[in-house]
Amino acid sequence: MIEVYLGDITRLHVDVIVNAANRHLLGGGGVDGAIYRAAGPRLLEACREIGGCPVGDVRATPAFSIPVKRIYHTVGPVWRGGNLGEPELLASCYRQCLALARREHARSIAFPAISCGVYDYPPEQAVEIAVEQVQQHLDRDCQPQRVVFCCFDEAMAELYRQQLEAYVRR
Ligand code: AR6
Repeated sequence: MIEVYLGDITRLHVDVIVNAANRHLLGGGGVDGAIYRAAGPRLLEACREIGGCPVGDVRATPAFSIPVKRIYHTVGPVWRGGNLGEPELLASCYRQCLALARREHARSIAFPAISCGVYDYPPEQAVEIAVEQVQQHLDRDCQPQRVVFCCFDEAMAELYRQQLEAYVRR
């Protein structure tokens, strides 16, 4: 089951929320900042111990003061025109998160629009990749059963809805 949710990812009732982090895993703005604020200072300590994460990969921490089980910190690519492996790296973020969710027996996971803020990825292209990766995962695997695309504005939510419809019609 795939859902589109409009609002703050830290308010969702799911097993896992995904953070659009940077390679240092030491916090930042956007969704990363919101997650650090909501989780409390122990999140920074946990991330410091991990020591960073390559682009396209994921690292997991507890969620501390956020009432979900886990936070998956994934690092999306910075958009530099699209010929530097950005699509493959963004797809990898979704694949790695979904594979980890499966290994950890998570039933539900919520993704923000990875790379679509500060990292400047064109939203239409990013949403196409996000929907394709999630659909492909759900076509062959039933865990996690519930995937939420969490959007911070209505325009982004509409892009997800359109892309989900387009995928179903293919
Ligand atoms: N809940 C859900 N979505 C949100 C929230 C929120 N609370 N806040 C923002 N968004 P961005 P990136 C949306 O910039 O492009 C950070 O500084 C936002 O509207 O958070 O991957 C990191 O430390 C946008 O659609 O992530 C990195 O340095 C989407 O989340 C860098 O930014 C992603 O925007 C990562 O940049």
